Amino acid sequence: MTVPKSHPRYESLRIREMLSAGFLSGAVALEGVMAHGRGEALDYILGEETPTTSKAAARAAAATLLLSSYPVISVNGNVAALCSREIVNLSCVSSSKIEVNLFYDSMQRRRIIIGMLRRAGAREVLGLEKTSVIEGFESARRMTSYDGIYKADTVIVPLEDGDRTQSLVDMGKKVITIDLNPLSRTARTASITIVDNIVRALPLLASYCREMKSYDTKQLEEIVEFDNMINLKECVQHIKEGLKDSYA
Ligand code: PTJ
Repeated sequence: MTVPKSHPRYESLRIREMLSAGFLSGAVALEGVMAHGRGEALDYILGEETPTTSKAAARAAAATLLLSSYPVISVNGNVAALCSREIVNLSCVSSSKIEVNLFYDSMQRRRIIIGMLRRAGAREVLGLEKTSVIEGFESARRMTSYDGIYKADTVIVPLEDGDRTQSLVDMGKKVITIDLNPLSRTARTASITIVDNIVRALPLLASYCREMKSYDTKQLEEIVEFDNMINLKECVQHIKEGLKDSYA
């Protein structure tokens, strides 16, 4: 790490270095580096903290995971570079499977990312073998593991590029996304969108899962009652108010 801790943008630059290290190790696609830049800009506008409405979204997501019978977390290069440990942690507390599923797919990247997740403590990572097809779109992400995303009743798709969420919803799955862009297609199509930086959202989601583990079904069902469109409107409102206050 070449950035001094005293730098006013230390945290953001530290995260950026994780992404570049992920790129140099072959886990992150070059396009993923650009995607991160877009995320950084949106996080800046969001005030680099979790909006209240996103906390409610994370609670609804945690309750959804705990009510699911076969939840699966989909991991791409950016997610692995930033949050491998947090993915493993969430998979443990929510009893979710982990599948590597890539947009810029190659067997080599799958192997590298699976290795990262294993080193972070994952016992099982699906996605090396892809046997089942999600219909309705054409990118490489349509190829999934039968025992992973294909069979899941709930899928977490963080940092998504927008072409498969509708197809997953059409299959009757609940889709939870983490996306700093409340306007993205994925954000608008998912069942629950946590508008937040993944580095903050995953630990929060895991902590809610831990807290709610003792809740009964009725309590969880009440928390799951959640309107994603209202959530997204509130996020946009939060951004508008933050911008208005900046030069008030
Ligand atoms: O590893 P691969 O091959 O599967 O490719 C992954 C990328 C991210 C390159 C691919 O899915 C892609 O091109 O994604 P997009 O279309 O750039 O969408 C990613 C979304 O995630 C955008 O809405 C970004 O604003 C958002 N985003 C970027 N960084 C973060 C983020 N959201 C939350 N936390 C972040 N750190």
